[in-house]
Amino acid sequence: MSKRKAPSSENNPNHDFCEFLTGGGNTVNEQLANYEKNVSRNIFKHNAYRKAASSLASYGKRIKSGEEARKLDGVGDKIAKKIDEFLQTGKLQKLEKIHEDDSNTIINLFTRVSGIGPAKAKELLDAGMKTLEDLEKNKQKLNHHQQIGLKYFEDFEKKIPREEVKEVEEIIKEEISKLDPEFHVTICGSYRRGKAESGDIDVLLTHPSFKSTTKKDKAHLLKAAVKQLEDRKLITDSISLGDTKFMGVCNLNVANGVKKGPWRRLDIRLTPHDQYYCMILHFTGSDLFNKTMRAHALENKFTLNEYCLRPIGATGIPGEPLEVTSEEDIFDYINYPYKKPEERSM
Ligand code: 8GT
Ligand code: MN
Ligand code: MN
Repeated sequence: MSKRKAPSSENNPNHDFCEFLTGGGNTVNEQLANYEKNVSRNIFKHNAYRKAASSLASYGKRIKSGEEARKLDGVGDKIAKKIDEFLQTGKLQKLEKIHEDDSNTIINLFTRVSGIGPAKAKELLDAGMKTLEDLEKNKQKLNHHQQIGLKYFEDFEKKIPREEVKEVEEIIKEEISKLDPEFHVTICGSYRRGKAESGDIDVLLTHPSFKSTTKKDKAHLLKAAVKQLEDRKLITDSISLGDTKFMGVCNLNVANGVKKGPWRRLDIRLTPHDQYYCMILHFTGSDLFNKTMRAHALENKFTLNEYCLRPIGATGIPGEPLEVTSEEDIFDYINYPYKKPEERSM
């Protein structure tokens, strides 16, 4: 998975507000959401800024005052005030202060390395490191994931054109079906939502012989799939490999016999066949969409996760998983209007 992104600037008349809230699609920018996640470590506020930016981005009209913004979902008094301040002065005092303190900038920089979270970033800062070169010189302080993140720092921040994801998809489908034609492969994440560019490639695998009731020992399925793609020279590095989850790196050029960049983050999830629809829903995202849908499920007395959908009984205890035979089923059960993958990018 890639570092979280904000709504993009295309066709967004409120782009400048989204810019100070979430960076407006550009993770490099200093902005309030990042500050809350990485420095204050207040995920609640982080998500509140993201939600507000998402509402502003999809509003379709230029917001002319905080009062007008206040009417949108996820925009409260505090964010409305910031919009007024920005409209009146062209800047935000809170953001100016954040900029003045170098340690904020350094923490933000370090968290852009895949695998480095806010706590690790602070630890590295406290150990006297200020630049990526400092990290390079102190590699022994980084774990395997973080070292890979540093090695491919620039490539991992580049967006992947849809066409390239499609080519990777074709190779993966071809190789995996050679391995076992019963495997089913779906590229999820932003690609399935129809985005023109993705931050990484999210691959969902399922196999009819692997069910949630299957006793352990199904680890070989994912391991074999990863090995097949390594032998094909598509996967170049492994970050982590478990029974159902692989994180790693792939390179289409290397697969095509040209040893050059860009290197891309690749996530693979193997899901039990009977949990396929809850997993594809989860893995398609966006993560804000998932959060909203799960909250709606709870309001309707259901609990939803990547494995199953369960009704919550009068005692507050979730019952047995409901039978789900499509993504639509999940929306139906919780009485939530169906959204096609292309409509889930919030
Ligand atoms: P992208 O183009 O930036 O990659 O956008 P994306 O494809 O929407 O984001 P992603 O980070 O690749 O996540 C894709 C889906 O994976 C999300 O819907 C999210 O719910 C799910 N997901 C995981 N693992 C994790 C995790 O550890 N953290 C988060 N935030 N999401 C995860 O499968
Ligand atoms: Mn991902
Ligand atoms: Mn993704």
